[in-house]
Amino acid sequence: MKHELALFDLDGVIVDTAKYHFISWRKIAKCFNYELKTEDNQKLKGLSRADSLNQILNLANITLDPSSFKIYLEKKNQDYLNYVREITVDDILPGILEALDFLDKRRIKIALGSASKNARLILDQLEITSFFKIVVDGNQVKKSKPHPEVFLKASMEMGITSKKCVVFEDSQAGIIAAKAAGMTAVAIGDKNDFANYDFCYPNFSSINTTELEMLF
Ligand code: B16
Ligand code: MG
Repeated sequence: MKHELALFDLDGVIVDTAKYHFISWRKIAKCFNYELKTEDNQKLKGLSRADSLNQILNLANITLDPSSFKIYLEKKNQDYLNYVREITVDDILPGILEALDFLDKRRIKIALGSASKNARLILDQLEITSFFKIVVDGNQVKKSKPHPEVFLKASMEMGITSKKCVVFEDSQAGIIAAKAAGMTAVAIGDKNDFANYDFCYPNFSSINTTELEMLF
């Protein structure tokens, strides 16, 4: 066996929360008279909440004092949570449950490596928390993707060396993080949106059991 740990990103790999992040960030950007575009949102993928707000402030050419910065972060999250609370098992992206089940049966360890501070809530809403041996999320890391901390922490906590980890990621920031951690990086999405990945699949429906066997 080549690999022992499957490290899943959450937003964009397991569930499409990007659309809700977009709605909520667009409302915040409007407060700065900036119309957030879909291309802008692409660049926010995988970034922490604070890094995302910084990007939007750059686009809007606005500077905020630290207390207003915190208020906007909270405002965005409260709005986002209204959508997240409506998420159910039906929102799990196609192919994910089958992959989790397959890996679990093969005794491949499964962990989460997400920038989101809402990761546990989302896993609970999706009713898949029990698949994950550990969850490393935005509450536990100091440096967010593209820094490798989130994935390194997961591999250290599991006691599995980086070389034996496979990361599934939908953001270029996450692919950079996975490679910087010395792990196998599987990009999920359009291959034109990524660089320096090891494998790329459009979605989990296109990763059948033969592909998973090959990866692990
Ligand atoms: P939150 P991932 C990331 O999750 C999202 O891709 C990114 O768009 C978001 O800003 C970040 O989580 C923080 O999320 O506001 O919920 O803490 O893709 O790393 O699972
Ligand atoms: Mg993601």
